[in-house]
Amino acid sequence: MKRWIALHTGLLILLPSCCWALETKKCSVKCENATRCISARRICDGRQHCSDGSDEKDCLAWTCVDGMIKCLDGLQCIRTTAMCDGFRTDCADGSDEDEHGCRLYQCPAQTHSKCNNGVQCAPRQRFCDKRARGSSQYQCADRSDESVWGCSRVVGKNCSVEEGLWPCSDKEDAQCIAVEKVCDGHVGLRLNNCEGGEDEEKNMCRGV
Ligand SMILES: [Ca+2]
Ligand SMILES: [Ca+2]
Ligand SMILES: [Ca+2]
Repeated sequence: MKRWIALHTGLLILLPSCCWALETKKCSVKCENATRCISARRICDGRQHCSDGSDEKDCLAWTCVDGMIKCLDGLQCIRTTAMCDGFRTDCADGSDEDEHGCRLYQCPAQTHSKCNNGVQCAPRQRFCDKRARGSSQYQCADRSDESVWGCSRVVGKNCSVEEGLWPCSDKEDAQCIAVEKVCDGHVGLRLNNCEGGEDEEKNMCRGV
């Protein structure tokens, strides 16, 4: 029994080096003490992952990997979607939620759009979704994602915002009506409003 325990203990001692070594194929960067590798996304992310702290050293010279962006002090990489998200300060220097910086910042073009306040970026698919997922239907602090303005910015519809048209639904073949008809208090196709009355939806109009 004693021998088994000794053997068992021995295995436990050997375990870390054996398994970190196995991980090396899928990791990008070795920690300084060469005991393990970590993903490049964890380099200079502001949290220590290497036991020797080497993943958070020399960060000024580190170039963030795709999908991540430097904080203003150049010392930390955060997810691009965390920049100017209006919900949480991710940079240790607070620069990701700095109002002036966020006004100049361009949201990730494929996925996010600016709220009407010009400061915050919100997921484009949550504009005009009128559905509460999690805590709220509003992703913009100014609630503009559910306003007429926000709804006119939803992409993937055939109604042209530039031409002053508003989509009655999120379908590709949505009926288009003039933006002025939205929340004007009138319903009915005869008056060129949405067939289903979507342009007078109470929650949306209240947020205008
Ligand atoms: Ca790290
Ligand atoms: Ca943030
Ligand atoms: Ca929303």
